[in-house]
This record gives sequence, C-alpha cells and structure tokens, in this order.
Amino acid sequence: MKTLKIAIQKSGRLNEKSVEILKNCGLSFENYKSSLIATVANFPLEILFLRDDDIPEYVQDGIADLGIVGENVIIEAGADVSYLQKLGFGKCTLKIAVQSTSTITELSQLNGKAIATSYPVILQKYLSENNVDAQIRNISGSVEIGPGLGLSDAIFDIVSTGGTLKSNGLKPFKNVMDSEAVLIASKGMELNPEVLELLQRIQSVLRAKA
Ligand code: PRT
Ligand code: ZN
Repeated sequence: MKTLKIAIQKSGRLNEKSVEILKNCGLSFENYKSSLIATVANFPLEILFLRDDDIPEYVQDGIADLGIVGENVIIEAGADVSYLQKLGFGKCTLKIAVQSTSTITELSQLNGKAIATSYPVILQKYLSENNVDAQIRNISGSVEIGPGLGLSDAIFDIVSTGGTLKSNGLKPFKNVMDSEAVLIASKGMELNPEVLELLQRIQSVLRAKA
C-alpha cells in the first residue's frame, strides 16, 4: 500500500486547525514544531509541513497527494488540483479597500489608479471582468500601509474582522472573493481508496461539529 502525503501549513493561521482536524480523524502523529515531516502511526500517511504558498504546486505536481490550504492561495497559484472538501475554517474575504475619506463609489473610478496587493492574479481577473484598467502594484506584505504613504490609491487584500483596514484608515469598497481552507488532491488521487477513507473521516468530523 502506498503511503500518502498530505501538505499542511507549517505555521500561521491554518496550522492549528489543520492539525486539529487530522487528529480528530483519529490519526496519531507527533506534532513537533521543528519537524518538517511527520509519520502517522495508524494510517498510511505522512504529513508535510510547508509554507502555504507552496502547497498548491506540491499537490498539482503530485509531490504531495493531498493538501489543506486557503482557496485564495490555490486560485492565485493557478494550480490544477481537485477540490475535495471545504473545511469551515480560515474564512475570509478578499476585498478592494480605499481610504476612509475616499469619495470613490463606482468601480470605474479605479481606472488609471494604482492598487497594491499580494494577490495580483485574482485582482487582475476581477478588474478585467469588470473592464477596469488600473495599475497593480505587487507587494508581498503590509499592503494596508500603501494608501497612507501615497504608494497606491487602493489596496486589495484579505479581510476577516476588518480591524486592520480600520486601524490603517481604510474602508472596504468591493468584495471580490470569499475563501476558506479546503482539502485538495492531485488530479486522479480523489479515487484512491485511502484518500476516500480519509475524506469520509474528515466529513464525519465536520458533520459532528455542525
Ligand atoms: O508562512 P506562510 O506563507 O505559510 O503563511 P502566510 O503568512 O502567507 O499566511 P497566513 O498564515 O497569514 O494565512 C493563511 C491563510 O489564512 C490565508 O491564505 C487565508 O486563506 C486565511 N486567512 C483567514 C487570512 C485571514 N483570515 C486574515 N485575516 N489570511 C490573512 N489575514 C490577514 C489580513 O490580510 C490582515 O492583514 O490578517 C490581517 C488581519 O485581518 P483583520 O481583517 O482581522 O484585521
Ligand atoms: Zn504564505
């Protein structure tokens, strides 16, 4: 029997809940902060701990058979993977936000403006679909400080409580995409018996919670 590999986030917002859902499936493994790989004692599975950004590609390329990652990260990476199950955590919305004093009310007012983001692919798709021609400034983090510094007229970022927007003098303008953590598989692996067994266990954990 082939040992499956599942990639989960090493540290960050999805790590704890990803470990928890696997433990609740009855999987027994050591979760040392320092290890990059853990072997499950009672199921043919290894757990790879990775940066979330690397997970879609690892799964697409079959280096990992399964992964747990935010939908936003999969879409941004353009990864070709199978979606098996939404997991109900890591929920957030990707939004365009503007300065709280801004008088922008229409999307068309973003024409010719600069928008700072770490998600250029998702933003470009949305702007193209809405015939908006704006300049995308690709920044790897802290995009919220852009408008205050005059670096951009708007930002496009993940929002959950909205507290970060508010404390940086920004307000939400348009909701572009809802996201949550999902279980994904390499194309074809969704038919593997052990994958199906694990999926069934995850689904019953989710049902018990509902
Ligand atoms: O190190 P690694 O690359 O693995 O992690 P990361 O730093 O890239 O990601 P991480 O751990 O921050 O987030 C992982 C995933 O969690 C994201 O890809 C989303 O799918 C999901 N998620 C859910 C969030 C948030 N909620 C969230 N609030 N990701 C980021 N945020 C940021 C947001 O951008 C803002 O700057 O948290 C800040 C606080 O948000 P507010 O609105 O609550 O103030
Ligand atoms: Zn990341």
